[in-house]
Amino acid sequence: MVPVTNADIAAVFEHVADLLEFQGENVFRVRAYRAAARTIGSLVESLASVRVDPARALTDLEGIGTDLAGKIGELLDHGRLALVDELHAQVPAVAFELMRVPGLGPKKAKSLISELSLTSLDDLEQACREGRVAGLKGFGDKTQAAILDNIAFAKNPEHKRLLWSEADAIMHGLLAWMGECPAVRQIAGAGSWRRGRETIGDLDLVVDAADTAAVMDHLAAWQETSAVLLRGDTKTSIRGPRDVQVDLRVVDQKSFGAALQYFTGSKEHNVKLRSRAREQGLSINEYGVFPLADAAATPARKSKSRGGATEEEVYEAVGLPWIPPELREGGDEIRLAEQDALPTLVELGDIRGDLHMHTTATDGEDTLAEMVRAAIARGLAYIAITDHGQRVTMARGLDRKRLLEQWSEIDRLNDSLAADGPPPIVVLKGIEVDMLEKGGLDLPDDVLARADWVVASLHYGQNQPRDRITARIVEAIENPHVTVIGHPTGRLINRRPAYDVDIEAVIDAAAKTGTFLEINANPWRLDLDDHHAAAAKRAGVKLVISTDAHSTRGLDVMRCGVLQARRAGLEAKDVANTRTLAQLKKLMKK
Ligand code: DGT
Ligand code: CA
Ligand code: CA
Ligand code: ZN
Repeated sequence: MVPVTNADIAAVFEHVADLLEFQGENVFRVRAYRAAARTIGSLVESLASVRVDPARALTDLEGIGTDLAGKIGELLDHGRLALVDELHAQVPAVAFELMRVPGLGPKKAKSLISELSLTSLDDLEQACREGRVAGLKGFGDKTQAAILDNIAFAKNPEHKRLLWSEADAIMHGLLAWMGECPAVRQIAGAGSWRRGRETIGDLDLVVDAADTAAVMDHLAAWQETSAVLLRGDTKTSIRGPRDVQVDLRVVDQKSFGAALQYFTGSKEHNVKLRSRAREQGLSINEYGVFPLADAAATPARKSKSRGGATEEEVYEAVGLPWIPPELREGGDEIRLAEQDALPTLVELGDIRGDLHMHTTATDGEDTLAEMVRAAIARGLAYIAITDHGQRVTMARGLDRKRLLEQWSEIDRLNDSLAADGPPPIVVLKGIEVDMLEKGGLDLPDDVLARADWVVASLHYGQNQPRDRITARIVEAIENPHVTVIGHPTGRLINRRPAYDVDIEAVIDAAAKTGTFLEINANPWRLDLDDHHAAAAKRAGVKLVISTDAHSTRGLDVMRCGVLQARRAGLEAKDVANTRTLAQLKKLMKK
């Protein structure tokens, strides 16, 4: 079982509060869960460590009584809460659909369902269209219009898919389990997981084995398998954790590469590849590459394949070098491959520094010293500490005084790291300033002038019109002290669309001023996305891949950011934090 973090527990408690509130439970009980979620969210040490500390008790924590302490224990031990299952059984399915609409909390969802006898999101949409929502108590024309807008977002099936990082955790367990099956000779994950998409619909596996039945039995016996959905001669599908479907194909060794290529996709890439093959009198399928004349022949009468044991053979058969899966989206990758002009994609090992992270000074879970130790352990040569500026009051954002104190602490830390020869890491004095709603930043230029690294982000006033948002960001870009724009579009995958921003204007301004743009590696953000990052690269803007870690564990999401950068076709030279610190300083705007 994956360790249960404070953030996980806080999220479960928030969810319980939503469910209780939906049921019309006693407001105090609802509030108790919300308060506990907040306490846990701002806790410095992990709940697991508090629980095992003989000198302490969970009930010492503000707002945690014996009942909630018991729930925390249940979550730490089992990763889930029986109460959640009970509540899920009692709350109608439509409530969950409605609560996925951004801005619709449990209270509004409940009154909509009961007032309008809704049974689906479609019902709600229709009610909005017919103007029946605006008349309800607590609603109105503006709310009705906002709901209609947000329904479109919530209804999009794209927004129900797993995050790549969630799918990846499942895939790892799955590969480990299947690797124990003696019949398996080779195994590989395919599909959108292998291409590193932001979100994943289902998991695809390709196996090389002679004993197909043994492989399928082994998958069915996985402890996470809740149902076998289909079982054929070469293909089986099961339902796994979080209801995700797993599709497994078993092929022979001589077809393993062809099957892996086929099931890695994308569909668009495969269509282009097959049409290229046809022009050369060849046919590609999941068994190999064959002369076109044979395509309709029965397997027994087919001539020998021109390749299929490895993916390289498949691409080589149509005169192409192997194409990295992250590029296989049916864009210009086949043309680039043909011209031998594929980018040498950036790799995790190229990353030398992490330039966006938080500590307990604001909303991080771990101290400055702990973050630095964790960064050294991960082999980073430099990091920037970028706690929030004072506008982010919810996170106790830093004012001038506290920021300067933190920077003195960083000076002392760097000195002690360098005391016995070359330091293992250099810590940059940074800040994540906020772009204020009315324009400008939340810390004055004379403070920013003393920073080594300034991230500017937009957290407030995200609903402003396009020209306002764009002007705020361009103004920050033009500030000579701002090094990089943090999560430039503000989107949260599956949760919140990007704010309305003219991204081309942002990229133009960044190119003109030498300001970097961030690829925020947090799996919910991945912001800039692949298309925007590719556009930034074309404009000559350097990207910075940053974790925005709020804990030491948060440093591990760097690989998600690198994957996004690879999907954008970025090379190491396009990414500023692949540089040595000396090179990075030269690259920064003056
Ligand atoms: P997902 O699961 O929605 O995140 O996306 P994929 O790309 O993993 O799609 P999936 O699982 O339906 O299929 C995996 C790959 O198998 C897909 O990328 C290409 C290949 N494939 C599946 N069905 C077809 C098909 O009908 N035609 C073609 N050309 N390829 C297919
Ligand atoms: Ca898939
Ligand atoms: Ca599939
Ligand atoms: Zn941040």
